[in-house]
Amino acid sequence: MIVTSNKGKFLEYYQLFRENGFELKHYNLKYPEEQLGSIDEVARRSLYYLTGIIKEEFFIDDSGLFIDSLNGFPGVYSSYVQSTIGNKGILKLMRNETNRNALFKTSIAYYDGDIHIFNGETRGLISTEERGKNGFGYDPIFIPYGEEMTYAEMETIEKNRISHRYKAAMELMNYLKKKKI
Ligand code: ITT
Repeated sequence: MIVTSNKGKFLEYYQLFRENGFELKHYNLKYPEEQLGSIDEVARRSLYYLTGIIKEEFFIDDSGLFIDSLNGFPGVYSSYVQSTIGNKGILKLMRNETNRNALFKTSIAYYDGDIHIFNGETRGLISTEERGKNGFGYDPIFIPYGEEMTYAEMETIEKNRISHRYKAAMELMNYLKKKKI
């Protein structure tokens, strides 16, 4: 089961899990997130908090966009920044910036009696304007290296071939497959 208030996230995981022969349930819950030093720490702390409430195996995903020329901002503040200045605000901050390199990171925290952390990262560029209608959050301004399209111009199935979330999900599913044997 995944615990998230973000429907886009759930849909990406649902598809990835189905492709790998797993069924995934969704628990739509907004849990408190402490702003700690790294997304791993944020995910670990949130998971620990939820183990007091949820009594079955579950995982959460904490993700963030780290922009090189902004020294890693918004990083662990990605959620707050998205809901305040949004993509337009980020593009404004970077208006005259030629270094547009950025990193998208996902940290999955999974609980099965113990806490396990799985990571995924995808590097890319921040576009100069918003493009595309698919996905959510920063998708319209993130172009993965080697691609022309932003995440938001891709279908979920395409984003799921290259994304930070896909890489972390594969780590988790490899762990689950090994556990089954
Ligand atoms: P939950 O914590 O309930 O899962 P959330 O949307 O708050 O949902 P995060 O804290 O992980 O999730 O996300 C931080 C921000 O980054 C938030 O604004 C997301 O919309 C955005 N984000 C996360 N993953 C993304 C992705 O794959 N593409 C674009 N934006 C993403």
